[in-house]
Amino acid sequence: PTDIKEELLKKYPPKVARKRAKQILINEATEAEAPPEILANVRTIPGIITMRGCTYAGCKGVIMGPTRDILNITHGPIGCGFYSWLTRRNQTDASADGVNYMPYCFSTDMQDQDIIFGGEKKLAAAIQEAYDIFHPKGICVFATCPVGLIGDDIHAVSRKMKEKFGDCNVFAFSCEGYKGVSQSAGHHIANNQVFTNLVGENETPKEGKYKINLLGEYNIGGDGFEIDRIFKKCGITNISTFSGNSTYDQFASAQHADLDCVMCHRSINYVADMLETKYGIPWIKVNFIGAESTAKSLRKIAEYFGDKELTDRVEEVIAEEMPEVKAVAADVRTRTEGKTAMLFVGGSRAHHYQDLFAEMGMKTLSAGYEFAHRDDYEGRQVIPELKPDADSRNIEEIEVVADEKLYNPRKTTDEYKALEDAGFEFKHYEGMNDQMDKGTLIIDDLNQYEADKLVELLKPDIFCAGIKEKFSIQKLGVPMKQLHSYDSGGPYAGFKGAINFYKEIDRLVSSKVWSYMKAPWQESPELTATFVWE
Ligand code: CFM
Ligand code: HCA
Repeated sequence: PTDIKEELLKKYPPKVARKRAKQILINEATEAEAPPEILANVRTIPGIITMRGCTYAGCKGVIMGPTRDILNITHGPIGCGFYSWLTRRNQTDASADGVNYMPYCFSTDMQDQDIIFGGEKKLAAAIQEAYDIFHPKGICVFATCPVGLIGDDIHAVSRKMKEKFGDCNVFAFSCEGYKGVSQSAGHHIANNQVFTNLVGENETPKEGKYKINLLGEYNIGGDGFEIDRIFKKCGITNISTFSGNSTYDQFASAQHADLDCVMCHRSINYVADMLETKYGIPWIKVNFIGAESTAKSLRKIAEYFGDKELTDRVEEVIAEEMPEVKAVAADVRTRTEGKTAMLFVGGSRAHHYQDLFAEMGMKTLSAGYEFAHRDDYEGRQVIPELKPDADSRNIEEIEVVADEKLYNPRKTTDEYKALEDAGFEFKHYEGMNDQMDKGTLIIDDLNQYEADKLVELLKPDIFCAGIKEKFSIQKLGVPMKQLHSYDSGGPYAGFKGAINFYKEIDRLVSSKVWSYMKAPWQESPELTATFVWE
């Protein structure tokens, strides 16, 4: 791995190489006394072709996008709205009331004159028009880069319209694309606003014996549907998912749950902490990617509630679901055992999907996040060490305090202590590095050059990333699986999802087609010419 790291850095000018060296880590696993630090959540060096997206994408596309009955208006030039229009494959089920604004793309479509004279009037008109046509429960407004530059006050416009309507919650997000170093800043901005303007609004208690919220699950390719199927089978009531297949009312009722289960730590840990501070709901980390992880997460939820009825039911469900999963795994393993993978995805999947690969007997050679923070790599214990910089200070930290009426510890101090003494971990995420083999390469904010180079040097059997990487990797003769959009597949979560994933990866890594692939000009250059200089 040292050679590979040197090889990746060789091409860079010394200053760039020094910075990238801190973002490329040779994993020491847990035995090391002080596990090595990784540099993360810092600006990409200009000129480098990063895999990252922008703050607006993280706020509008990722966190708020999957909610079907909030009408999302992008205040900006049309491209920002267009490119965040259903590309993420977040699914929804609107059969209950038929309200679904997700197939629409709402934008103020800013023009030169709005940039010069200001776009607030146009925004107010757009909000009015949306209200008149749809009468939604909520309208959210998202700032794009020019909005911050010209200084439109989207919050004042939203407040004014909310007062005017009286029956529609209108609020805005200052999530200009440049606001942070990546999508990650957009998550934080979305978490703050949704918590401030929406969570807690519905005071009517929700029915259910074991009530949870599922935080950080976005129903990509129907993952959330599969997880909800399993919850239902176990008798667990999911009050609200942040934000896959969610509705306005779900967010508004989140305070009624008794446990928060955090799936994608990176995008939503802020909400988990705020729900705990304000309402006394504790949180645990879960993972429903991988059949074993799904079983483990269900058992953890059951252990928290500490009720025999639930514990027994969870065991029954696992016993019912596992045989089929195990049978498919055993079959594919005859072909996938020992094969290798690389995963470079967002801020949680590069970790979670390693469990699925492990179930197929496949090894992860190298992995990394696009925009995660050090805690997602090294574990939450490093959070006190994280030093705020100019970019992180740019994102508002909101102050949340215990609600005088609604704060309610879900268990007694003794009950919490008993669980913790038995090894139950609250509020903890151990990060990705811990789980990866010694000597594997962990790379933050991988770029186009390094992706190509890694594949050339290590020739993995499969490379997982996003649409920007898809075709350049395939041209190198290596199968590529998108772990953002799942290409057109999924679900991959839960038990049924695991089966889908095994079968699909088996097809990809067992196919011979990749070994036949050579670009036509490598085989026989058709055009040859001699340039003659007079
Ligand atoms: Fe969380 Fe996500 Fe991800 Fe993410 Fe994303 Fe996504 Fe992702 Mo694309 S919230 S961090 S900002 S799991 S959109 S559903 S696939 S990069 S790894
Ligand atoms: C985003 C969304 C994205 C992009 C995926 C990709 C997604 O970051 O804005 O690059 O293929 O999952 O849709 O992460």
